[in-house]
Amino acid sequence: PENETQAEEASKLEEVKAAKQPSVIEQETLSEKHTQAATQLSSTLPVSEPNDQALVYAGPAVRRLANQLGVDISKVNGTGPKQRILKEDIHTYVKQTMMAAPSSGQATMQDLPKFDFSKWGEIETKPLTKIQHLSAKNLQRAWQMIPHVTQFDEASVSDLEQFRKEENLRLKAKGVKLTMLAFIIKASVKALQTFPKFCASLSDDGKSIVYKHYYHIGFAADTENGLVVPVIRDADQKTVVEIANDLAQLSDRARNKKLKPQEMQGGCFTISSLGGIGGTAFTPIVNWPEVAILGVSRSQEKVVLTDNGVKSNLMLPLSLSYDHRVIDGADAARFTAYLAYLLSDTRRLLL
Ligand code: CAO
Repeated sequence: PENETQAEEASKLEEVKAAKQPSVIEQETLSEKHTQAATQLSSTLPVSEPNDQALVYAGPAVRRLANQLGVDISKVNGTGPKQRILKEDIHTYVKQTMMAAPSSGQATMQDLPKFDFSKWGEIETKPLTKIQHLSAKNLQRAWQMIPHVTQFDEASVSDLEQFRKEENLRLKAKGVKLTMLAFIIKASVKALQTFPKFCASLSDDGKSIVYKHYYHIGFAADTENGLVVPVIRDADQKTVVEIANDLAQLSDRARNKKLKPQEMQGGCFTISSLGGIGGTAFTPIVNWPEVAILGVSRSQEKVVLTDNGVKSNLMLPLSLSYDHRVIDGADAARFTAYLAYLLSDTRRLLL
């Protein structure tokens, strides 16, 4: 978004510049003094080195296009008169850069062989929904950019499940349903407070860690249009009942396409719960710019050996994926162990 803002600002600057200044053709015939002045103005553009910009001949529309596409105009070969850069030159540059991408190790869709599936049977093609298209882009970017590792653990939640069921009987009359996810969010906030690196982002230059002193927790919600991640604000200041109410309202709004963009922004940590559906573990993709995501699978009764003999426990599988540039494996193991510790005794959530 910051790049977009920069590009917008740059294009506004160009518009102002174009309105205040003589046309490009006139500019080319200006005295050296005037050209220097024009150069100073164009050097305020955030696209490239001022000195390179000074040597570039291009009209405002072409510069605007370059800004929009994030192209460093000083690297483009101009094919117009006096080597002036034309719009076609920008497009050619973008095409060439994309085609050169495989040599840098990054495969693009263009490199893949094409298939005509109808050769083998009947097919139907449906366009992705807007949400699916957007999440595909975000997931691909996060998958390629972040060195992911997933830490697996289990929490013994027999006590918690019993407490949840009892409380739900009491709260039913008030229209409240305490879900397992609400308790997991509460426990996650405590774990984030104890391990602040998990509530952080890597700075733009990759040289520092930005710690967030707020606890907005996103949760993946499956809707017929695709996956969305509504965010529960200030979960640290809410009770489990309040979190459960937020969960119910936000999931409902998500399924009815009523979520506002700001209700899906500003999250510090995401939880993806597939517990209501099934599975034993999975490897969720970090929701960049966050640095960790907790996957929750279906809890199962498991027999465990204790000092007093054999016991059956309800075990909740946890899968924590994290950005290894920010978080070490030992931190991740401590984080999931602490989560399991909190979830194994409801009283610990009160502390
Ligand atoms: N283990 C066992 N059972 C579980 C469970 C768990 N971890 N979590 C939930 N359940 C059970 C609940 O007990 C409930 O059963 P009852 O109605 O009998 O009580 C049922 O599953 C439904 O659960 P719920 O009402 O508590 O809903 P939820 O909190 O599981 O889910 C939501 C809410 C929004 C997270 C869910 O609807 C959803 O969209 N999940 C999919 C998320 C997703 O797609 N993640 C993948 C993202 S990456 O591609």
